[in-house]
Amino acid sequence: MPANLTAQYLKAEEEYRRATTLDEELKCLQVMLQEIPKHKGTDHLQAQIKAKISKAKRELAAEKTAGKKKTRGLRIPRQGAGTAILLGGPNAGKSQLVARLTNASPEVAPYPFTTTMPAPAMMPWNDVAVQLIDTPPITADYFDPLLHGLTRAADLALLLADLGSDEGIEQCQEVLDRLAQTKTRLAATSYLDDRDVGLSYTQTFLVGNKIDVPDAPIRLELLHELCPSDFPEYLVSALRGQGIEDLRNAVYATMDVVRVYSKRPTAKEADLDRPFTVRRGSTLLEMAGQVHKDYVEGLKFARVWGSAVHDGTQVKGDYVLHDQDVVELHM
Ligand SMILES: Nc1nc2c(ncn2[C@@H]2O[C@H](COP(=O)(O)OP(=O)(O)OP(=O)(O)O)[C@@H](O)[C@H]2O)c(=O)[nH]1
Ligand SMILES: [Mg+2]
Repeated sequence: MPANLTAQYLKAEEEYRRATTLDEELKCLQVMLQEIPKHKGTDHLQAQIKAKISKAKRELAAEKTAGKKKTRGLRIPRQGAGTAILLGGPNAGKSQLVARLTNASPEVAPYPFTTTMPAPAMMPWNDVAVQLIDTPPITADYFDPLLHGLTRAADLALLLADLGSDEGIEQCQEVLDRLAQTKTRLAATSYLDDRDVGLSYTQTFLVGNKIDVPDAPIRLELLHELCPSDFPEYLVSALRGQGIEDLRNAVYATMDVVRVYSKRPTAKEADLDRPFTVRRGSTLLEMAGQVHKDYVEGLKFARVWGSAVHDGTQVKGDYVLHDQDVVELHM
């Protein structure tokens, strides 16, 4: 990573990694180019960003002349506090885990390739929710190309290892090998490669599933030996529910958001049913834009009730939000 990248650069880079449309991609790249320190050490990176900008512009122009948006794989609209994608071999228990963590009821069955299409579902966490994406299995012979974009855009990947079967370890390794041949890979933290901005790493948890099966502890030892990784590890039984709440909390914590409740100036109470979630460190102005786009230009001040301020304190757009702040926006 070149030295002295500004906070704005890093933020744009993160948004670029998670961009789901060409427009978004282009905007992020333009910010990155503007913000990158211009010196010898960043020449290569600058050239790459410029090339990506030209490519995005060409593709956008092509979309315009064709009169329709090129389908860039399957776009699952982001919803909730963030997105975690489940990845794994056949029968690892991805759909069972989604069924356990959400109110959805995907098909679960003891034969491979039960899931044929990526499908979103919402995982509740207290009064908010995280989007989970169930997926078809990845094997040495089968990789649904839709999974690239979805994994790249996700905040977190849950790599499932099947501890209930002797094939589980090899199947887990096959998922990693398969992704290693692409430009979307798994790592302990999310980042873009600094020599190739097209090469993206998505933060990953290793989830050992089926710990209710008697041989699971032995298979787990083998997994550590044969398929070592530096991913944080969670052990669960999607079927019986062991370890599920720890995993739920860790997934939510990784989204690194704070909850903010909005209160109308005329209302006595805040709307406590539907908090907004914004990245930790976000300002009032960023949140106000989510409530309504008119606030971006028109926000005068807000009153805040929360842990960091006295009740009803008047703040400006640059106020950094805290978890469970109540804000009353004034135009
Ligand atoms: N014993 C045990 N069985 C489980 C557990 N989780 C899932 N299973 C079983 O494993 C089988 C496969 O589960 P699925 O959730 O369909 O697996 P999947 O990873 O979605 O499979 P594909 O959709 O084919 O990729 C089913 O028979 C489940 O009941 C678990 O924690 N313990
Ligand atoms: Mg499935």
